Amino acid sequence: MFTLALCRPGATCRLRHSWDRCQACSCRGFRTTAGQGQQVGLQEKQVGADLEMPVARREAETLFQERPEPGNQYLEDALLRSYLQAHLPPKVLEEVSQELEGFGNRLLTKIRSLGWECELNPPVFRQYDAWGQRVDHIVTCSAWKRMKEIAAEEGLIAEAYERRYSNWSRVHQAVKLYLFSTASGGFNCPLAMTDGAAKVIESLGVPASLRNAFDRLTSRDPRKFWTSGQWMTERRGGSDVANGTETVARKQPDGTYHLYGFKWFTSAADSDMALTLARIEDAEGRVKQGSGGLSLFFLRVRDEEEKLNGIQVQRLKAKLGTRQMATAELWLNGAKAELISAEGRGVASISNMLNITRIHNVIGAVASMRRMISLSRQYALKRVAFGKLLKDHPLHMQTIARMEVQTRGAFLLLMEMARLLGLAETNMASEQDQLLLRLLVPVAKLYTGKQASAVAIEAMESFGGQGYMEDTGLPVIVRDTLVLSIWEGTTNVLSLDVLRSLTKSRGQAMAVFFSTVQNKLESAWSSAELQAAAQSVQDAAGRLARFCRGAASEGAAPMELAARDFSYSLARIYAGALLIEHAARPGSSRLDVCAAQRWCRQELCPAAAELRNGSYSAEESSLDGALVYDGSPAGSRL
Ligand code: UCC
Repeated sequence: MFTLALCRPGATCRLRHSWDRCQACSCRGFRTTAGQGQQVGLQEKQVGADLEMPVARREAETLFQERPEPGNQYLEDALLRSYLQAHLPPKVLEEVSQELEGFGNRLLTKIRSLGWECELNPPVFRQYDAWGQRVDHIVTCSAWKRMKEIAAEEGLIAEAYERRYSNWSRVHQAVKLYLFSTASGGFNCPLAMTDGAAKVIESLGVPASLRNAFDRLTSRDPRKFWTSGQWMTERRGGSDVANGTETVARKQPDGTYHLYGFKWFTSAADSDMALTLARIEDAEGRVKQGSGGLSLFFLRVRDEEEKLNGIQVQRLKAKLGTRQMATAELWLNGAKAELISAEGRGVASISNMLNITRIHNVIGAVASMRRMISLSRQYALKRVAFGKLLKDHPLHMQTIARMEVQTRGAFLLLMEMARLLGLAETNMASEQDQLLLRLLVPVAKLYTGKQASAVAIEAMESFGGQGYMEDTGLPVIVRDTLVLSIWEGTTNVLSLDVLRSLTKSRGQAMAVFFSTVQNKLESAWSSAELQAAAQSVQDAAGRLARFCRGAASEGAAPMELAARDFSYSLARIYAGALLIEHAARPGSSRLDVCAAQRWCRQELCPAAAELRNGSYSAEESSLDGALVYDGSPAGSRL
């Protein structure tokens, strides 16, 4: 690894960077690979030669673009700070703000460069040692290991389980993770699953056999801290877990189980432990198919001597993004495991994990959006085009402002879930709060996953060609963002989960949704500036209610067709209500009001609009297939 060093210590470079600044450049993006070493030598020679170059050429050098350099993420995030101010009790606010400011500095000065190192040094798989022994070693870089220590030191998981701020602990944790996310070099992924595993164990009442694991997952001591995997996906399918899981569990005389099967995607495969699903074999070696045949197991990945626990690593996955993190194919060949759910209740038990990792997915989505906008707005302060700074081009500002409005809605959805989760975990949640949380998790996950992809791509474009350059780091954020609509359930699978949660509550969740939206609009009716926005949300909620009544009489099929638009409607209406509530609070800013107004100008109930268009009719549905297969031999068979 070589670093392109343009300056000498104590000197000022030709580009008017101080030495320190160029150091920062090198760790953030201008490192080159060993193969480029020769080129670096040439570039260094070129720098010397450039000192002699003619004036015209030197003037052209000043066209070099300035890098965007956001500062302390916490201090620069107006919405985050105003949210905390509006909601946290004063004493909690004081302590949390101080901590977050310090964390913001640590991210800026130390952690972000480690994250970049993780990107430059992705994990590698070493299957054999020099002597031909099979070792199946996933080699991770020192920065990745340091991230694990930092996660423990900062209490990124511990915070949620210590509950030192009672029901506000989850909000505090979510904010820290949100700040950490894009600097974490992909370590946010194992943290999501670690949090999910801790949640499952806690919800089981922390049985004695899992006490050690729980203490480690929630430890602040880097020497003790464990991360967990969530091994759900098998070859036959990642979405349809109930039918796709082939792994079997054979009971051992000591009451433990040995697992046999193949896990097709296992994220952060270097984790210390995992939760996974398998079908328990009966005495005749038969297993029960479907969801009711699945049970949940805990296992250590390696034993005390660091030997793999009946596991073989087949290979690491070649992914579009999240390359800092090892995703592996694993053979379970007698992995020793402990049954931790009731037999046949595996899916219901692991859903505690899923709901937490889905919230982390939302954190990742909002963090990506916020990071891309921060970079984009900084760049607009420095980049001149057509004779003026980008920030002085109204069309450019309109584009970023639209992304900002989307990000604000998504951020408030995230905070709302963290708030409700905090209430649930401190026994302060009403039944209504719990129903709302169950509904909002898939809604927010699916909606923000899509928003984040759109915003990341739009923001990349705001840098012109620079946005497409690897060493700016921008493509990394884009690639890592694109997975967020896939991880933890795709948009359509989660839309169906939204329907599942409504059916299970027998309509109560919908009633709670509508009444909560009404309550949130309450303070806006007396505000001349917010009345119209509140009216838009109320009207959209009315259209959605009529849609639900209509759908109920149509049966399940049309509702399934409408599931995605329906979920988008829930997200837009609820986020609109949250933005209005935030803008209507005493001491709100003009920009809070503006964001709420703009959010509410979009179609808030696409489900009703599409119903009017006839999109969910049987005829339209059959045309969907015909359109897709037009020109293909399959088309004639439809
Ligand atoms: O992608 C993966 C790893 C990524 C790495 C992690 C990083 C994330 C963080 C990012 C940070 C930036 S792992 C694979 C992800 N796979 C999925 O997410 C699976 C997607 N599929 C589903 O979600 C499906 O809907 C299934 C698997 C849950 C459907 O299973 P079933 O068995 O067909 O569903 P059932 O029969 O409807 O549900 C069984 C029980 C029911 O409870 P009971 O029996 O009491 O009625 C359901 O109500 O489970 C309950 N249940 C839930 N409860 C199902 N889902 C939920 C839920 N979400 N919450 C509560």
